[in-house]
Amino acid sequence: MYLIKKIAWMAIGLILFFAPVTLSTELTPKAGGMENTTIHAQKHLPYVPGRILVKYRSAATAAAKTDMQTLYGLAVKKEIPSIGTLVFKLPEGLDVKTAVRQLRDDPRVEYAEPDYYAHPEAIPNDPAFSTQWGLNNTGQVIGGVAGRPGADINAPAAWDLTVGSDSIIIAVIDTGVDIGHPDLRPNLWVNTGELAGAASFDDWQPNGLDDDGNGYVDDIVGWDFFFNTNNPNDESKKFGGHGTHVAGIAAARGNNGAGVTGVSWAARIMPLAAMDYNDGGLPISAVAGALGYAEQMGAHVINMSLGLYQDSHTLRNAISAVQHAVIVCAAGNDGTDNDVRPHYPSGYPNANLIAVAATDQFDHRVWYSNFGAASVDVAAPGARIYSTYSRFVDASGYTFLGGTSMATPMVAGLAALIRAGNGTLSPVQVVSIIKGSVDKRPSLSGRVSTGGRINALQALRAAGVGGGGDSGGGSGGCFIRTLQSVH
Ligand SMILES: [Ca+2]
Ligand SMILES: [Ca+2]
Ligand SMILES: [Ca+2]
Repeated sequence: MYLIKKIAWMAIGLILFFAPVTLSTELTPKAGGMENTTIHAQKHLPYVPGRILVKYRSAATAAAKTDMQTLYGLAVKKEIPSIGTLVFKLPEGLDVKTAVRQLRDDPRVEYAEPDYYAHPEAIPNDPAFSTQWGLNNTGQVIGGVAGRPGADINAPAAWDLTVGSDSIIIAVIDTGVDIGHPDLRPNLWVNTGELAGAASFDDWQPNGLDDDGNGYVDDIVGWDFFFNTNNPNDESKKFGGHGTHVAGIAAARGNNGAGVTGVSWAARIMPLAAMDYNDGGLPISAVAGALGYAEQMGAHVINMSLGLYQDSHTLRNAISAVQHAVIVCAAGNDGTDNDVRPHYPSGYPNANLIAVAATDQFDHRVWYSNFGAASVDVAAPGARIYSTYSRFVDASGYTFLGGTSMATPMVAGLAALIRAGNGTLSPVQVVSIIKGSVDKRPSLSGRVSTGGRINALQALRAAGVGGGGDSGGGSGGCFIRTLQSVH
């Protein structure tokens, strides 16, 4: 589950186009990908070595904080401003467990904890035939299996009501996004407050200034919260690809004659990279920083196709600090009951958060999908899902993947459609509408709280989105519903 490996690339005629990978040269390179650490331990540590997360009690004075940092030899590595939590670098000879144990007993400290890794929730999948059955299941053969017609989210009918709007922002907290991908670039979020006179991102040059005063210098198209750079590209050959796949499921450009379409054709993708290139995991400190940025910069939906089994004050607080976005979380891929073995962030009880299990072409829960009658809300297609892929990893730019990671952006895309179609709804109302409009299925009964798989058409109707054609509320585009064949 940790590794997202590219599997055989079998289908003839699957190559939709080939484009050279071009890293926008204005963005800060992430070359090397190493932090200032000499630790090269085995892969998939439970937490980042050599650092801890600490929040002081509000009563702690500046002098008391300085004393404590001197006593333990702590150096501030960075701050997560949205929740007032500090990332400390530990001195040589002080290990994470010892530091946490000692600091938890310190009266100045509200909490101290390791910087746990979350992991992407995708698993490899065998491609054979290219088609997006999750959006429209006609019984087509995928991976040698003919599905059940109608076991899909009913997207084509939903697109009669709205195909989305470019005023809606979907933040993708993940490995990054291949921002130059032709099927994503048209929908890439651009921070207009950093344009500094440039007409568009194409003409933009960095000026070394934080033009919009949001605390991030030259954050023109998002941020990398692990490397602390303005380059959120999904460019790790070893661990990359996942975020680009997720972004495409939610919001690849629709009706552009290329590749695939997202559930939402026109929402803006805000890439927020959070992956440690040493490990392939996503440190909670980086994920929490990304959550704060998404909220600060007005994201309407946050996609979190990641998770871990460790509760964390930092992650819990960062989730709770998000008030304006729908947070969509993967339930996990161990085939286990999250009511028994809690999984995070999917298991947090926030009313603007929705936890997603994965179904297959037959509307059955996929064997590897976690479930939970209380702790998982809905299911969505998450097996043999075809989407955009990082060209840094595979030059073709598309692949199949499966996992609750893939089911999650189906729901994120739907949340974006709902928010495009009805701007008066709160995030909590959007979650409630998605949960209340599922197609109930026997295999999901007692497995997810709603007992069903999402239905985009029913959700849009329940949200009061009506009329034909584009009701995108600001998209200004005149989309037709014709889709490009991908095979
Ligand atoms: Ca800025
Ligand atoms: Ca700037
Ligand atoms: Ca497309």
